[in-house]
Amino acid sequence: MPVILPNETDIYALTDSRLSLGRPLETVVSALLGAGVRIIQYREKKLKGGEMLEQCRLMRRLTREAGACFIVDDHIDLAMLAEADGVHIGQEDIPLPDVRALVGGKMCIGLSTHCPEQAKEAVRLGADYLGVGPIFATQTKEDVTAPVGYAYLDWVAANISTPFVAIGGIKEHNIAEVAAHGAKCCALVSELVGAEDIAGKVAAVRRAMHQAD
Ligand code: TZP
Ligand code: MG
Repeated sequence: MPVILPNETDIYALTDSRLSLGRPLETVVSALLGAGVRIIQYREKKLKGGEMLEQCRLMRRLTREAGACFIVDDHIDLAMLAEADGVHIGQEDIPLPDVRALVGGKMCIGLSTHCPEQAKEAVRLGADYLGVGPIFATQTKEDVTAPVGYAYLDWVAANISTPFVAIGGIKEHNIAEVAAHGAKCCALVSELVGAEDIAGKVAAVRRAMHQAD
C-alpha cells in the first residue's frame, strides 16, 4: 500500500487521549477514518511503552483496513514494531539521518520546522514531509515554540516543493485562511479529537477548507 503524504490529502489528524472526552482510542480513530481522514498520527505524551505499543498495533490494524497512512510521533521503536508508515520527529529529537539509518528507506519521516533555515535543512536531509508551525498559539503542545503566523507558511508555500502540513491552533473557523496561505494539508488535534461529533466536525472542517476551491 503506498504511503499517503500531506500533499495528497487535506486533513492530517493527531491523537491525544487527554483531549478525547474520555473516549477510547479505537472509538476516536474509527470515527476519524470513517469520516475519510487518510493520515493519522499517534501522539501520546503520558503513557507507558507497553500501552503505547498496544495502541499503535490497534491503530495499524484500523488504518490498514481503511487504506490510511499511520504515523507515530517521536517513538521510532514503536513505529518500527507496529509497522507504521512513518515517524514524525521534532528539531530536538534524534537527528533525521540517524532516524533514517534505523527505519530504512520505506518508512516516511516527517520533521517539524519553525523557520526557513530549518525547512531548507529538512529538505537537504531528505525529510519526506515538513511540519510547518505552530501557525497559531495552542494549548495542546507543551514546550511549544512561539507561533510563526502566516509569514513562515507563506515562505514555505512559495519556496519548498517537499510536501508539508500546517499545524498549531487550526480550527474550523480559521482553516480557510490557512488554506488560502498555501496549506494544502492541515493538521488538527483538539478540534477533531475533542469534538462531540467527530465525523460531523471532519466534514465541517473540510467544507470550510475547500470553500474557496
Ligand atoms: N506541533 C505544533 S503545534 C501542535 C503540535 C503537535 C499541537 C497542535 O494542536 P491543536 O490542538 O491543533 O492546536
Ligand atoms: Mg516530538
